[in-house]
Amino acid sequence: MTMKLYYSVPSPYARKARIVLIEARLEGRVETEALDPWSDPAGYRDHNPLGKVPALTRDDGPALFQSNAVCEFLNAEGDGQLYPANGPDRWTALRQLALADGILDASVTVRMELTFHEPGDISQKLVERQELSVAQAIDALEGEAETLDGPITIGQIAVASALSYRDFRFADVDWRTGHPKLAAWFETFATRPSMTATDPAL
Ligand SMILES: N[C@@H](CCC(=O)N[C@@H](CS)C(=O)NCC(=O)O)C(=O)O
Repeated sequence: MTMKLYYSVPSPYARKARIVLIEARLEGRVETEALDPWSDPAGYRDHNPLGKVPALTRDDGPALFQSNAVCEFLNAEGDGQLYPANGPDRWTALRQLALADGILDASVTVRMELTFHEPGDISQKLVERQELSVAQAIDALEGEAETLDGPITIGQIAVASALSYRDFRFADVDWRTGHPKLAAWFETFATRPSMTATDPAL
């Protein structure tokens, strides 16, 4: 099957899919193409009507989009080890994934607010509410940091992508202080080749 993953280098959602592609050993089987979704490249919305990255085209079916659908498909096409079978390990991974996606959604909302509005038009209430969600989700992950140990899962991939995005776009907001277990876990996880190969800051 011919497959192509569309991504943008800074996108933390697309990064989850790029990490899965590498961890599921699909390099060489899936083409990749970087683009800027905000420039609405010609024809891209034929693949993803929503105009966002990531999207995955394949020659035996319509394109898939939304990072979790793309990740699950890539995992199934590859080694298939990143989503534990039904049971406690799966629910742990999906909880981590939900916390991480929540951090991303809140962070990207803040970034959009700051990018698209003049300083006087920025809603501080909206920004503070999103940052509260980020802080609480990071607290929750610190409280259950030991669940991040063990074989790599989609939950770990998503958490690492979210924490790395905070470093990339919100470097002035220190998340490590007060979260030593999470920081230690991330320091090790960030050395994986799939992480360094997809790091927008490198
Ligand atoms: N929930 C989506 C979010 C994807 C997303 O928002 N991607 C951003 C880049 S970080 C994008 O392509 N934005 C372009 C736009 O919103 O038009 C997912 O998980 O794939």
